[in-house]
Formats: sequence, structure tokens, C-alpha cells
Amino acid sequence: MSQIVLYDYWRSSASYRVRIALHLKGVAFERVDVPLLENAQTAPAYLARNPQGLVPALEIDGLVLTQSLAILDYLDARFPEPPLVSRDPARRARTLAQALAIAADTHPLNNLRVTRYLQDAIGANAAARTAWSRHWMAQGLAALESLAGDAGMFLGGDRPDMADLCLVPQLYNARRLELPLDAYPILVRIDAAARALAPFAAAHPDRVGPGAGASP
Ligand SMILES: N[C@@H](CCC(=O)N[C@@H](CS)C(=O)NCC(=O)O)C(=O)O
Repeated sequence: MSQIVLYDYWRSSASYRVRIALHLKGVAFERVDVPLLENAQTAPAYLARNPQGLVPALEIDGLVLTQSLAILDYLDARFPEPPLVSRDPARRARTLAQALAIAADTHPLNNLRVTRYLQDAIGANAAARTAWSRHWMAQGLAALESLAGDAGMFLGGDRPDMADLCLVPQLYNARRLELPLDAYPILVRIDAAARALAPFAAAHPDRVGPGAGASP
């Protein structure tokens, strides 16, 4: 049995994608918290695992994997059920395009290091930083809403795929930013259906963050 360690931060949406995948595939794992607000991601010990200074990183069988989509691809190859990407070439390309619309073109613009740079080097105040984040997030979600026109219950059809694993954390971020979601009815519907599934619920930030396990 492989020992799997996820270097994680509860509010990291890239890490949230990997937590969902591990739960979906029923793979046991240990979490190590990397507190981003305390800059633990740039400590030498962590940079030795991920020179990019970003979470997640996944240790498995002596390997250290980085980049959430590469980790999802690895997990899909190692633990094929349920699949995260179709084997059909056209469906596969569509799923990757949807996942990358979030992971490559939306999420990175709103990352902590980007908003810190806006604050420290550009002098953007809190309102300007929020406007920046909402702008790029709205643009990315609008594109994904168009790409999702033929979606079934999930972006992946009748079961969630890699694109759904990117969507749910991104909408978590959007709600944190109080971005109105009325313009994305398909995405909101799919997000609700996905979050109703136990593996998605188990991966939610509230289940792993500082308040996890606290009495209501
Ligand atoms: N493309 C990377 C992005 C990883 C990433 O941006 N992680 C964020 C948290 S969601 C992070 O570690 N941020 C730390 C920082 O910006 O300093 C992936 O998908 O793994």
C-alpha cells in the first residue's frame, strides 16, 4: 500500500482539486498543512519539495509530484476508477480545455503571490485588488459557462471529471470574493450537484481548515 502525503492548505483551490480526487478514488492520505499566510511555502524545506513555492505537492512512493493537474493525471493513471478524463479523444480534449480554462487562465491571476505583488509593488489598495480578482474570475467563469453548454449533470456528463474538480474550488473562491454568480446558471447547478457528493463534501475547506471538527 502506498503512503501518500498531501502538502496542503485548507483554502488553496489547487489543493482542494487534489483532495477531491483522492476522496473520489477512495485513496487514503495524510495531510501536512502548509500555512500560506505565514509564508511556509517559501521555507527552504518546502522549496526542496516544490521549487515553485506553491501548494499542493504530493508525496507518493518516494516521488514528489507538483502541479495539481499533473497530480490528478498521475492519480488517474495509478488509480483508474472512477476516471477523471475520458479515453475518447474528443471528450478528453474538451475536459482538458475546461479544466485549463480555470487552472491555467483564471486561478493564477488571483493567486496570493499575485495579489501580494499588486499590493506591495504596484500599490493597489484592497478595493483595487478585489476588483482585479473579480474581473478575472468573472471573465474565466463566463468562458467556462459557454464551454459548458452541452453539460449533463456535471461538466463530465453523468459523473464528475477533471473539469468539475477545478470548477468547485473556483466557485468556492468566487463566493469568498462575493462575486455575483447569476450569470453562470449552468456552473452553479453543476457545483451544487457535485458538492452534494460525499467525496466533494469531504474535501471542502471547512472540513480540513482550522475550524474543522469544532462544535457548531
Ligand atoms: N498551477 C498550480 C498552482 C498552484 C497554486 O497557485 N497554489 C497556490 C494556492 S491555490 C499557492 O500555493 N499560493 C502561494 C502563493 O501565492 O504564495 C497548480 O495547479 O498546482
